[in-house]
Amino acid sequence: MLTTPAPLPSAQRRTRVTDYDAVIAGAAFAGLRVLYELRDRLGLSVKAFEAGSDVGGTWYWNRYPGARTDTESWAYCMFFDKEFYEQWEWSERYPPQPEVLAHLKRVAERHDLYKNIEFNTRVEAATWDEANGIWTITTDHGVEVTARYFIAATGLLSIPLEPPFPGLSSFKGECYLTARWPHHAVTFEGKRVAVIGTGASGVQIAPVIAHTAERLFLFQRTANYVLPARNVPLDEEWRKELMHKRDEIYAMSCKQLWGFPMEDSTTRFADCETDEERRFVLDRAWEAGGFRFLFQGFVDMWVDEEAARFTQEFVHDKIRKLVKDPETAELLCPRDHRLGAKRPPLGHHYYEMFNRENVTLVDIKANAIEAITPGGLRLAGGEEYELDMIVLATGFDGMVGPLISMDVRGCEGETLRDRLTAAADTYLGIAIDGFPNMFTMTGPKCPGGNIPTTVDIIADLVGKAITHMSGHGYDVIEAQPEALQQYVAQCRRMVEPAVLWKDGVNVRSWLIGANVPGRQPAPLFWFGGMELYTGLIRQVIDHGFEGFAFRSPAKVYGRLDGPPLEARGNVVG
Ligand code: N01
Repeated sequence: MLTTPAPLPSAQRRTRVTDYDAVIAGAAFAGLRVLYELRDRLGLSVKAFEAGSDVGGTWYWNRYPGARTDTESWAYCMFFDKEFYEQWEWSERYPPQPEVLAHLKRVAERHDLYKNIEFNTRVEAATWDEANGIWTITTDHGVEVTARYFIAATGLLSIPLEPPFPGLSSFKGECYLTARWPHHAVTFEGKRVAVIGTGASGVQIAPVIAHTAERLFLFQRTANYVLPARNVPLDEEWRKELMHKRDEIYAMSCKQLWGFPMEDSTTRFADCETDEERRFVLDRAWEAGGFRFLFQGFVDMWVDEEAARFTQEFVHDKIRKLVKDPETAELLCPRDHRLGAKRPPLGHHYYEMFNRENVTLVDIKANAIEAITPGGLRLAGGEEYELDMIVLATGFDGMVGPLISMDVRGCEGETLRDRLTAAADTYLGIAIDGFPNMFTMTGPKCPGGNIPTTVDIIADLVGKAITHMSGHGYDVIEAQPEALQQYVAQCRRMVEPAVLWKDGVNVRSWLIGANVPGRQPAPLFWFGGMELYTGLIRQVIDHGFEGFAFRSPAKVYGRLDGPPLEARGNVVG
């Protein structure tokens, strides 16, 4: 097959090299899954570009100690390959980062996907040519390729926010971003380490650092609801049982609110007559571990004020029992938002960590970090912390960031950057009017929760849409603006009564983009649950891809019914 040559000197850049039916940006869960769909199921010629030196995306970049899934292993996987599902042996309930990475690599090897992926190459731009019905994709090596379809599989959380602390570059010690953790070993032994951020990343890395660091200072602006993960190794019997339940697990995931294979509670807060009964319901869910606390407690916890308050108090009580120092315990109790306003992290002995003598929680809610200094860090109140290492776990420009990091230009030169920063809207999470033949694998307003389930459903839909086009002789597919607006309105209606919207803006919840300075908060996910979403998708397909318009441009470059472009050896330009 044709491969892209080494980068050219800048004077000779912008060389058009080859064409494909589809170009994919990104080679993690979404990129690999859609590459398989298009190449192996549809027989298209496909090229994927990946910024990392291997597959994995999030699991490639976020290789910080303690990184592991918050989804149970049996659902955090490539569902599409049943045989592989039945062979792969997960070691724990929540597998560590190297294991997830190994899983993805193995999938790529099994299906020979590597040969279609160019690594260390970032898609910089994509420009739609309406007259010819093609996308021109430009990489950071200055190479241009053309394709009929452009698929953004760039992930949800691949663009970390710029740490906003003045003086960061003056720091003389070691400084790491969890989202760009180095490949070399990092030791904390005997060091004074600061962790800034108490989202899922900070909550995972802090207890690992605490084990060996001389001192750990955890800088907390907003206390989070950290749910006990209750991780355990999977024994032989459990593993074997799970391996043969792929269909059942997948079917459950496609029904559950966030795409997890678990039964949602049907107990409403009002169903319980006494506080004792209420605590019993919550205790059971707390002991079950992980996100089960969200879904197996009160079904109306997200919208019922009383249920949310009771749940908040319940968690406060748990924190007070777990953390010995009463002052620290009170600081850890979230008071400015109810559970569900932010994405709760899962803790692996997180609260217990504060009972160690070498760990200090630093409250920076009213006393912000003023500056990073050469020797450490200074708060607005003048307190100085001497440090050997700073770990930044300060979050991402979720959903929107990965898409606007590329210069994508659609019809009449409209930029995706302008479009999405004005409104983080898509149709079904996968398409945007004005950007024909472009699919987003995890675009804003795709279903949240367990992303492997989401991308499996979306890859299947993309495959079916392209097959539909080929069967009808269409060349161009585009979301209809009215359909997009209706879908967006539905997403808003579902979120507005919820705690996520009511409290989430104030506590900068990334689930609604409220953590990005200058960005108007908006729901970044479909929160209607998987069952409703898959029903919607079925309806879209059954009604001939309702909400999409199809057309043929004046001239079309490379038709699907001809031989694959690569077979024609069509090097253009
Ligand atoms: O980021 P976050 P994350 N001064 O945005 C703080 C996924 N994930 O990387 O809350 C001081 O949640 C900020 O404070 P505040 C998962 O979906 C998954 O931890 O804004 N603090 C907050 O505490 C997750 O939800 C997994 O007051 C500042 C933290 O930084 C998502 O990634 C593992 C600050 C950012 O928390 C994001 O998690 C890890 C400032 N100027 C991540 N700016 C697994 O599945 C920011 N903060 C295992």
